[in-house]
Amino acid sequence: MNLNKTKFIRSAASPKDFPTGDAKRFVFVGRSNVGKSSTINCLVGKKGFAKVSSMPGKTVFVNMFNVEDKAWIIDLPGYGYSKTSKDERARYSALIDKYFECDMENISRIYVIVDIRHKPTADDQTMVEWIRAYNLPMTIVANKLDKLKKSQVQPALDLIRETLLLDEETPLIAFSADKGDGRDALVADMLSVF
Ligand SMILES: Nc1nc2c(ncn2[C@@H]2O[C@H](COP(=O)(O)OP(=O)(O)OP(=O)(O)O)[C@@H](O)[C@H]2O)c(=O)[nH]1
Ligand SMILES: [Mg+2]
Repeated sequence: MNLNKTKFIRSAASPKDFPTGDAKRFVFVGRSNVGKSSTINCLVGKKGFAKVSSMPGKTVFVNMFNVEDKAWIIDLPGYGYSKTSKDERARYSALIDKYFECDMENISRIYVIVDIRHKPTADDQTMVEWIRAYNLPMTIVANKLDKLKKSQVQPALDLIRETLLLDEETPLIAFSADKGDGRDALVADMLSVF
């Protein structure tokens, strides 16, 4: 699987547009503005591929990318952005639920992106508990590593592991979508499902 050959396929707003076929599914979830789209851009090696914005709530569809017919990369709308209207939030969360309902059995791995600078939020905890309840394989990506000093990194990772009640087997990758730190580890994690 050559990530440089990733193509944007479409933005889905309803189940009829969700992925089909048996290519692996890699799903990216996380709080709004945490850097899901930036992480995908870093993986693919192209800026501006998945839309990034300083305005949270940019990804309002299920954005679907395909890698050489071998894998789907799924960029879900961000959760937990308080300034989005209640109706909009309900719509996104219904869309996220629908995606999981329709495609769950095909998911190879869920990447939960969190902000390495902060204790995971209640929404992050809910998401991780939900993934665990369904026994889906997950990896936590602690993004925005470039914002921390070296000495702050290990305590931050410990806090994330503790708060999300991660077992030893759940990978936790310190990552910077901006600088590319952790990219090799993330790619290796994705390739390990083949
Ligand atoms: N310093 C730094 N900034 C980052 C990093 N990753 C993302 N950002 C910034 O964080 C903001 C949000 O990034 P996005 O990739 O749009 O976040 P998202 O999770 O896709 O957001 P939604 O689509 O709204 O859910 C942008 O201003 C990015 O430039 C990182 O590793 N380091
Ligand atoms: Mg996004």
